[in-house]
Amino acid sequence: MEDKKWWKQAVIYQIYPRSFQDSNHDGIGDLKGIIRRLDYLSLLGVDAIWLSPVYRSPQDDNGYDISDYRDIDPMFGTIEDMEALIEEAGKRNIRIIMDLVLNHSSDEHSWFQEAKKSRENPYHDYYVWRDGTPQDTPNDMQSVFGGSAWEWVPEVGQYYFHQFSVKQPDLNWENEKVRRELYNIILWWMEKGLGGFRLDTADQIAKDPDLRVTNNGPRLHEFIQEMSRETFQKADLVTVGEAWGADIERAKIYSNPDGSEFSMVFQFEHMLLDQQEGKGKWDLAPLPFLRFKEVLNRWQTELFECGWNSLFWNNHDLPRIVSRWGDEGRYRIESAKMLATLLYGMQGTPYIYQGEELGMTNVEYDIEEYRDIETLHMYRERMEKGYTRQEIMHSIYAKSRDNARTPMQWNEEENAGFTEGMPWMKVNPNYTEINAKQQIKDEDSIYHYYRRLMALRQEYHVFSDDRFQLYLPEDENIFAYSRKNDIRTLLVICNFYGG
Ligand code: TEU
Ligand code: CA
Repeated sequence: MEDKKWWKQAVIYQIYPRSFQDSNHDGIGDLKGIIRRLDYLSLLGVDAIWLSPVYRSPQDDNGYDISDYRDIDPMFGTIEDMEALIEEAGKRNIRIIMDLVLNHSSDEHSWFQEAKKSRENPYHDYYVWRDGTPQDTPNDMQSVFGGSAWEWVPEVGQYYFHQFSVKQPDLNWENEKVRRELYNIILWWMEKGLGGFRLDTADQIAKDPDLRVTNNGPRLHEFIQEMSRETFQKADLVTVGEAWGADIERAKIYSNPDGSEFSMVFQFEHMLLDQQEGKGKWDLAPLPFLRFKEVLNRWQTELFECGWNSLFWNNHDLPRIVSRWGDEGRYRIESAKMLATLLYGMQGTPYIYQGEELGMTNVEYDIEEYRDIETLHMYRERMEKGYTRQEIMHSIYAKSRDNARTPMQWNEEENAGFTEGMPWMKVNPNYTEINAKQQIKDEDSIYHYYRRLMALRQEYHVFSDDRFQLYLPEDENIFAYSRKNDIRTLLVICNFYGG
């Protein structure tokens, strides 16, 4: 008898709390706002909600910089609001998945405040320090958001290592005490009755800056197995690790059906195809369609029965799929439905990112309207390097993380019904045409298409269980495949002509 994990049949909806629904008119989404919208999610048919971080945080990276892992940021509400959300969602059979940011903390976390006081401080070794001189960094490693990955602290006469912003010092996983602290935090949250966790930058925790290693460090799987054993495995949870550096062989280890690590990972091979070879996300290239098919085919085929895929086009870091690989103009509705069909016909656990079910699109704002730390860093860096403003804005329109972070479009009222205050980020002006209220009324809308597709997935096991087969691998326009068992065949044919 094949093991039947609940999350193999489940649909997971990602909420970016600051952009979902404001309840107290401060222009920022919050937990009470989410509670207000649970019926909307229940009608869509989701089984779980993954919340981007709502812990206490200085918000340097919108909550991915945590200063207290056991508290909710006042901007989002209180611990009681969080408990109310878990309970209210539970009444609708929706589980709550929290985001665990364990690669780094905020520099305002009390551990770091202590750590930087002296080398003898008991918390010093919670972070990754190296010797150097104020002029001479330990090496020339760069942070993901630009600039050196090393920051000098005069009090201790050392540099600390940060893979992300300077306000996100890397935690030292080599230190057993750190691992123990983190596991206790996970256990503390598990007691609140969560449905699972999404592990931020899961493949970067076992870094070794001396070897210039960030992803896939030598002790990575040892740490993840220990964490899983000490925490997740004590309950029936779904766990998904974010792993930009995962190839198929690693994904099999991460999502081993024996449950020794995670339920699944987010891998990004298909998401990295529309950029220039050997360069980064901002250096745009058209989507190479045949490779795109080859990549998705390979993941579907090779994880079959020995691992598990996550199915996603979008998250809070990625541009809107209908703008990216669909047609956000004339065929917006058709292409949004097609992209949904292509993805959710495959094997794996489907994820929907807020607004994806409405076919929300990318934005083109003036640079002053952008809020994302990564976008703003890149803008400054490339201006200094002499790129033209036009070139830079072209990349931002296509790839900025803020494309995903504009407020949710609920209705045609002011600020799209997101807030009655001043929204923290400008609402996409197309909210008068693209909004939830109007789509709920229209049986032919993208929203109802998602709803029906999710219902189909839950009804027919061929979606979760059966083998994937690609057809016409060399066709430049058609993406076709089947899923098949003894009783039925599911045939998916998508026409990308003109895309
Ligand atoms: O993302 C990890 C990560 O590597 C991203 O910075 C990614 O390279 C970038 O978003 C691509 O545009 C996670 C979170 O999802 C992201 O929001 C955080 O900023 C980051 O970790 C740091 O916590
Ligand atoms: Ca608010």
